[in-house]
Amino acid sequence: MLSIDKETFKKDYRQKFIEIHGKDLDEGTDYNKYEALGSLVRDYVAKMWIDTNKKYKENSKKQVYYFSMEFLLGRLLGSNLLNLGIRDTCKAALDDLGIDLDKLENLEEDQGLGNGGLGRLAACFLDSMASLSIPGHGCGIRYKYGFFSQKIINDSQVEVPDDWLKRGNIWEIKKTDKARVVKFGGDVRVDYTDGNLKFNHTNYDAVLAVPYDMPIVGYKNNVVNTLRLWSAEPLSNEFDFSSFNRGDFKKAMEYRDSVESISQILYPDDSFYEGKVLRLKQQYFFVSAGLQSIIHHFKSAQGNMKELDEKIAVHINDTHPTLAIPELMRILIDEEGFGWDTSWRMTNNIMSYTNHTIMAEALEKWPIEMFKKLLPRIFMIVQEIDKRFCSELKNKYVGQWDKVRKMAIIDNGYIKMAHLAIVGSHSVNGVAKLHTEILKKQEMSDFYYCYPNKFNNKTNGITHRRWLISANPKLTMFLKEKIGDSFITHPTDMINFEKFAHNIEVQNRLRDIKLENKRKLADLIYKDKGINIDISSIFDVQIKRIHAYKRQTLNCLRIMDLYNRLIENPNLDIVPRTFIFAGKSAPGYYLAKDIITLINMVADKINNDDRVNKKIKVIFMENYRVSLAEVIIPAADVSEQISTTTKEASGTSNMKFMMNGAVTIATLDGANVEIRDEVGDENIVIFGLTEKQVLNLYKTGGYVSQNIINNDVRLKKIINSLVDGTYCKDKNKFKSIYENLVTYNDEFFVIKDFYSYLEAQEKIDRLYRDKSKWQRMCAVNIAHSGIFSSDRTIREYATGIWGSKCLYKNLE
Ligand code: 26V
Repeated sequence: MLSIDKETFKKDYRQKFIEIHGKDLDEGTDYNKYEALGSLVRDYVAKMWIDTNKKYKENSKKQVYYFSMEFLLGRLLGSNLLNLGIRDTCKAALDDLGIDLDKLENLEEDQGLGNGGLGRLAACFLDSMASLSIPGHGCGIRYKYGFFSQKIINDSQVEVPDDWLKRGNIWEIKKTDKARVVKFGGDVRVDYTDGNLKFNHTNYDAVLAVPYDMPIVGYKNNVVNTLRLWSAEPLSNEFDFSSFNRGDFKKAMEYRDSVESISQILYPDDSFYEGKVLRLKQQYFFVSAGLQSIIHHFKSAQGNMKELDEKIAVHINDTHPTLAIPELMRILIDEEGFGWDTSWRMTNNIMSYTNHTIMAEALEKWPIEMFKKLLPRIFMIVQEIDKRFCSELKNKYVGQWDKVRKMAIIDNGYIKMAHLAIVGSHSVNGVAKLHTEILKKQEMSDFYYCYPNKFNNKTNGITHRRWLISANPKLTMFLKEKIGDSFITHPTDMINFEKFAHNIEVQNRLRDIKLENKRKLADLIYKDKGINIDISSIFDVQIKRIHAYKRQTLNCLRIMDLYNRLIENPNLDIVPRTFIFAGKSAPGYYLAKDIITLINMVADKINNDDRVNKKIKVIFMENYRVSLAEVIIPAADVSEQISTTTKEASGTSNMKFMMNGAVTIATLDGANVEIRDEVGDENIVIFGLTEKQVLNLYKTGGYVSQNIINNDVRLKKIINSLVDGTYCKDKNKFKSIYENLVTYNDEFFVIKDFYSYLEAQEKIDRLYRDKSKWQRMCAVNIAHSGIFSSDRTIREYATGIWGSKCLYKNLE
């Protein structure tokens, strides 16, 4: 562990400041000070990084590579200081120099290279791998523009490019010497020489993949792993850019633009698959560069290629990196000279795949023509995999052509990436118990029947280092005071806090800590929106991507109902509440955008109506991102996890809220089920249709939302207010939402679950009024949250899927 005293730190910092800015500290701007601090921290990390790599080489441990199109890291200064174990020293040293560390941390741009749950999970996993000293590295794309920044203008979402690199990125190191060439398009000629087939790829477009490495610092263990992000650059010998006068300048520029576009943007959709050729390019680009560099590294460390599958594991985060399977086959066969069977065995041993959604519209399938044209050799390999797989199926299911077709990788003009991922991996996992069961019983039942041993569950987790220790220092201090600090490295030790749940003093302290966190959030809301909120009201929070299945609409309809009731009866006895929302919609997902507008317009109406605004307020916070979540979550009283049962694969914010002492109101969906099992029915508020009921309704079609609405005055009034001008003069504004619920029969059972949700919310009110009971529930939630640390999840991946070992500790 890095050991540094305050005085040395001050000296190092001053020196670093002068070195990089060429002026004295007191002449510098805050941003200058941030840069100097980042740069100093990077220096501290550098030596550990080199040592870690040396150790990995000496120990020849299995290396894990986590391939993902998304890594949603957020800010890194705070977490790096924490993990190095020097945050307190640094804070004290900067205090002496009259510099506020928090202020500098807030200057860092969020690294927002992800859409939501899947990308943030990848970031939590990197933190856990390094902290458990597992040789595990990330591989992805260095998007020039991250997930768009959201502005709310006239109550609606407007997307602004996220130019996160405009002031540089102190955490990355460009490794030009480790660049690789990735080939697109062209022709493949098959030669038959010396009894062997040889595949000759010609006339391709070459793209240079340049890696940028970022250190991933483990918690106080001297381990620094690597996140390698690839950027696309033109190959300098492809075109002579100085040949202005030879007429090929325009062509050269076009070539450059088309190459650079590959790593230009992160696709901001996470729910609807679109067959965009650029996205296919992105996928092959980073997968090919990543595998080439892994194999190059392996060979240059004198690795024996025959043992490759004992020395590396590659994890595929959703289907997006599935081309790793045929690409590894290509390398093993075409470049390393292995036969098909050996290559297939090794590839299968190396690859493992996680599924993150059962939403059919998000499943990737590429049109054959597009695929073949862009990746001719990879297409041949996929065809061969499919041919062999189908012939295995034909032997197994004699005469059952439908079954074989249904399971095929290539069918009906498309390549189905989930099928390729399952067939090519030795492990397929879901992300919560319920989700894995649904995969086995429904979505992937045919594959489960064929390969029962491949399927397994790995319930998601979150890094408690970021989401508790760093985001909620006051709660962390208090926990240390009561139960010691073993939970920092063994998060399940938080269970020792449970014995204090009944203690009145502890309950009061928990309430005070929550109030301080609420005050901080209230200040931010006032600063951003000029709205004063009451910190003694219940902070009721729903923050996540905006999507019909996540049912922000259900929450909003309930607020509209409460508004109606308060207008009818101003003396209605409710606990004051502040409803807080945040989240982005995919730019082309019009229904979700309308939901954002609705929430904002309902907020305008309620917040400006003096008849109700002492009791309820509605806040939509702009531009949801990791650093905003870090302020909102510690301040929440109520965590809204209200997706239609079966639709949310796991959810991870549910775990973050629980760890910060919020009470969850939830459907029995995703990991909510496991949270309920942990804390018991008395410490969570459950409502809504069960899995069985939902699946049954979908199967039998026995649901007509209109019948419920027409027979219910209260519901009718709320639904009509969507289109009668109550919230927006333009009566057509929310027609899409209205039609979705009424005309198109409410696919996600918002109406069906409405009263059950209202009852649950009334229960929340009753529980909250009993202050002691409420705090007891919060304490129990905190105490039971340790199991949801991503350290537990990563241990399970390491032992159950990757077969990898730690450098320093046992994985028991
Ligand atoms: C899907 C797609 C579909 C095609 C267009 C681009 C794109 C980009 C990302 C995705 C991933 C969506 C899947 C996802 O994020 N799933 C979430 O994963 C979380 C971590 O496992 C889990 O907690 C959430 O329940 C699940 O919705």
